[in-house]
Amino acid sequence: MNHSLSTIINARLQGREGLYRISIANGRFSDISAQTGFDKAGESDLDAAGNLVAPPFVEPHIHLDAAMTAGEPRWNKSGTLFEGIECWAERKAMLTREDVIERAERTLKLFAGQGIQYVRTHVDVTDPQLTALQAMLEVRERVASTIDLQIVAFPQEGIWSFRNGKELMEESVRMGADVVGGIPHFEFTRDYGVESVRWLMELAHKNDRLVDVHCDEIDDPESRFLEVLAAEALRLDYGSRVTASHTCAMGSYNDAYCSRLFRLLKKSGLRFLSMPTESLHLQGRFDGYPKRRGLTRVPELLDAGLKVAFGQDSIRDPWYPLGNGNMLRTLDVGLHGCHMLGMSWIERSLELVTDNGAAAMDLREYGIAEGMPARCMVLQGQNPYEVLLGQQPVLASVRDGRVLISRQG
Ligand code: 17E
Ligand code: FE2
Repeated sequence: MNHSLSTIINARLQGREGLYRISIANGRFSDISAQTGFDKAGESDLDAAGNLVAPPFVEPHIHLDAAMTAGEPRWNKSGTLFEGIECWAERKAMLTREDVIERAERTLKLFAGQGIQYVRTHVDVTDPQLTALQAMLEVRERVASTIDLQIVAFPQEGIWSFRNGKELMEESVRMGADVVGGIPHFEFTRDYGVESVRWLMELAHKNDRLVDVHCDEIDDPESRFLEVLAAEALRLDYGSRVTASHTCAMGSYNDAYCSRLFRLLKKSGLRFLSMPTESLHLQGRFDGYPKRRGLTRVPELLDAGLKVAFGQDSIRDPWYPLGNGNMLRTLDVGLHGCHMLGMSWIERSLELVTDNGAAAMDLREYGIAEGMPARCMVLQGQNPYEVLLGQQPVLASVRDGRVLISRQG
């Protein structure tokens, strides 16, 4: 299916009562009007049949270069982040352009079938050949008609701790990476970590790039690189363009420190990404019982007015053997892991896989409103509660007025 629409009828919209008719002209939403009852669909209409119509799912944090490599050349037996990095280093040595393109496109196809239209992928640039980055820059163009892909130059083995780490990061930005990454908790020393964060923020600022740092992805309560990232974002007035991914250590910080930290976080306006399935699997691995969840303080950050979104992080890779592209599965696990099954959280939960992900990706044109690109999905359910109960695949995905996919409910 790939035809152009003029109208979506019988649509429910979040936070509004009743049914709506959404008109489309030149690939953009041109009008949104209330209906008095159910209407009959015409030739070039999409009938939402009373289901919720929402902006497309956003996958703000995935590693496409490693997707679909679980078990190659060996399985991660301990289930730790660190053994995952070792397995990946072995697989990385075997990468070819064709291999990366094939797995990335296969994964993005899975995502598109689940209503995802925006993806931010980390790509490991601690590789003297930059094989994965070159391939992913091609993929970004090849998929542009169905998915907006942002590429993060991600130094998996460190900037300070890997030979020519800085040069590889600079070269990646020159080649066209959209976002500058980092991994301070994996650098050899605390000082290296701090210096790497200051340096990468300058690199991004100088080159007008976004920032997304793997930050404190560890249960160590003394891993405090988030405060460095937030202070730099504040100093450069760059908060809305900077994302802190994971921040697992915040789940282990004491409350007194957090109270001080949150003052800075609110001032800086940083974005946050939590990867609940991944962190529940990888964290807590050095605990006996009681065993930590390893998740950041999601409801507390939201209560502080900060933007937090969920991402999948992995699809069948050295860190995580599962994953199917369904953001409702990620949302379900995240709401459980973060004690967010209260009805007021459930009612606003879709923002964690839509609007807040869009904020983290710094998307300028996103949402269902007149004048915006006509991009949306039809979910199965009349409201977020029903959608979450069923966790069914999307009924339709529409991009610039074209129907990318549609299936029967
Ligand atoms: N690399 C990393 O440092 N952390 C992760 N969660 C993944 C890759 C998936
Ligand atoms: Fe990650």
